[in-house]
Amino acid sequence: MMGRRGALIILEGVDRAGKTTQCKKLVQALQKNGRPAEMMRFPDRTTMIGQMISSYLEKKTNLEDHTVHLLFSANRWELAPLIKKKLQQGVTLVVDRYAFSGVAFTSAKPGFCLEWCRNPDVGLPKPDLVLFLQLSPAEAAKRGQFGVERYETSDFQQTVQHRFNQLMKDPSLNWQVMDATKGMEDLHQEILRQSEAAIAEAESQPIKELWK
Ligand code: NYM
Repeated sequence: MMGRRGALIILEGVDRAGKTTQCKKLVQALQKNGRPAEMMRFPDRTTMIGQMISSYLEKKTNLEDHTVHLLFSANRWELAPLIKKKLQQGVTLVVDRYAFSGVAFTSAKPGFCLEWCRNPDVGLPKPDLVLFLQLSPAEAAKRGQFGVERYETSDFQQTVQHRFNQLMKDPSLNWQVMDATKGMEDLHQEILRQSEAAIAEAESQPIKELWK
């Protein structure tokens, strides 16, 4: 008989919502509870495609908008076999951004609709839980200056937030909105609680396909 599979847990949110910190804390807490868990992040800048994306984000190179969107998606597809393998081995994956950032960021650019942006990611491993770390633009501003990478301006981030709001209306996904203004520890406990529930639910289910 097949063993129990791991869960695919995604953390999403606008920049500076605390996703990376929370991903790390979640992996540590799950491991402490005796659950095999690993962290991944997108873009994964270590692959050849990831290096092209990284250079674009650092403004060292320019890429046409559709092209870079497809590269972000290709970066997920190149890791999809590994994601499936890990889940089947019983490892829970905690992922810092996924296709939702892909859609929210590109569709915040002029001339892009959600549907076009979603298409390249249709069929990727479907997350069992998408935690959205909610932070108002005013709260985000209190956390200091934006960085120097592409997209790191408050106007653009506000449009990205609107796109995320549209994506969260999709009832085919298990979206959970978390208040990221809470203290780091309280937020962590809430994220851990949601994750444990999703892991228990996913155990007996096959891995499904995103947006299919
Ligand atoms: N980003 C991230 C996209 O535009 N499309 C995507 O598919 C993904 C996964 O890259 N501003 C954007 C969001 C971020 C930037 O993310 C890099 P990070 O987490 O700062 O490395």
